[in-house]
Amino acid sequence: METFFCFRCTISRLKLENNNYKKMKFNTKTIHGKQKYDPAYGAVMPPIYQTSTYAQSTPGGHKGFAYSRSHNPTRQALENAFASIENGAFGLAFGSGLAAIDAVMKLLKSGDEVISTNDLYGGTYRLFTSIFEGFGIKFHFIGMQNVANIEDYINDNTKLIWVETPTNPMMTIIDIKATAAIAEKHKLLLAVDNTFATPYLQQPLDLGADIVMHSATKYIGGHSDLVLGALVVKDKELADQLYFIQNASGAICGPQDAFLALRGIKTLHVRMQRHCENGKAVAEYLASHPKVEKVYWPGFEDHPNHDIAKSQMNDFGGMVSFTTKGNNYEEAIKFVEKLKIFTLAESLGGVESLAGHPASMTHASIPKKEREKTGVVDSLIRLSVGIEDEEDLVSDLKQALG
Ligand code: P1T
Repeated sequence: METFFCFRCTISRLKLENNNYKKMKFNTKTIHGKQKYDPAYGAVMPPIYQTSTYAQSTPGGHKGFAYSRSHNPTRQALENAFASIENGAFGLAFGSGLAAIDAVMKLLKSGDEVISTNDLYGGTYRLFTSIFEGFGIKFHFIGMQNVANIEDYINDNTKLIWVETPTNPMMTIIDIKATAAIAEKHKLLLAVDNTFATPYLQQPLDLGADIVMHSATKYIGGHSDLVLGALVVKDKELADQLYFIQNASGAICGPQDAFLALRGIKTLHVRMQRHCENGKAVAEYLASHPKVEKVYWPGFEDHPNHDIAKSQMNDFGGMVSFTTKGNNYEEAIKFVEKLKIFTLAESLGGVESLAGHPASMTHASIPKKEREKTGVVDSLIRLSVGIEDEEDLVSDLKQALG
């Protein structure tokens, strides 16, 4: 009894309220931002609340949790962490990145128009064109390297600007601040897919975006062991609308995946630092190789929007794309098959290095003519540079190119 009493005293002295300390630096926020010890036993990591429902003493008499589609303590801890690391006020976690994008699109109605980057993840393009176009939403896929292009497509029906930066797979950089100014002028929502950069490198809400979206399957999770998506916003009304959609449509993530994503967030900063270092080494090696035609990496001074990348990102990330001379499809396939440390696989952002061939894999759902317009040609290879030893990664590329 006494032990129990002392235990409770100790816990009561610990911080059980959301840790919302505004001045926390990013590396501290990844671990503590908006987190609290579990109120039941003081568990430092929130338990995996593997339950669909919660006991009520009388109808509506519960502790804030009635049904796990609506609320779950493990998911809530993750949603708070998302809000903290993106400098937002509200986070929402979904069953996948595409489920999160789907929720944003459900803010719209038939007749509304969206202006989107023309180079973007193939699955996002498929969701827009194969699902939401069928519901009467019109999409304009445009080059946004020069943001002035955006205004040419704005009319009374325009409601949303969808930006991916850096883009997947061409590593194009879009000026978020300038795009946000256009969105504000025309009273449009601006959503930014921050999957490639993560909040370690770029914080779109601080640059004026209304919604930040993540495929947390990637760098946030960081270990290629979960599929999860997220949205973060600052505005309460927008958060309420998105929460309504999340609950009404039901595309939530389960508590196990929420736990893993939260664990991933706690090491995001250390992993990202190494991803950036290795990404630079790989990009520089490829740029020096006689068989390589072009390397797409925003850290190069001759990258078209290098100055914008420098101003809105803290570093240049671990994603590198490149083409080989001759633009030969078969040679590209041979190259990815020869890799030994880089694994040929879809996805990105895990601790292990991955290689992909966008034309036949992640971007196969985009018609050849459309994808080639943005540079997704037959010889394009996309690398997600992991956190292994830099020398091993370079040697692997050398033997596969040889
Ligand atoms: O796979 P999912 O968690 O649903 O996330 C979709 C998504 C959204 N946005 C970007 C920028 C993405 O890269 C992805 C998923 N991308 C891959 C699977 C890939 O290999 O590029």
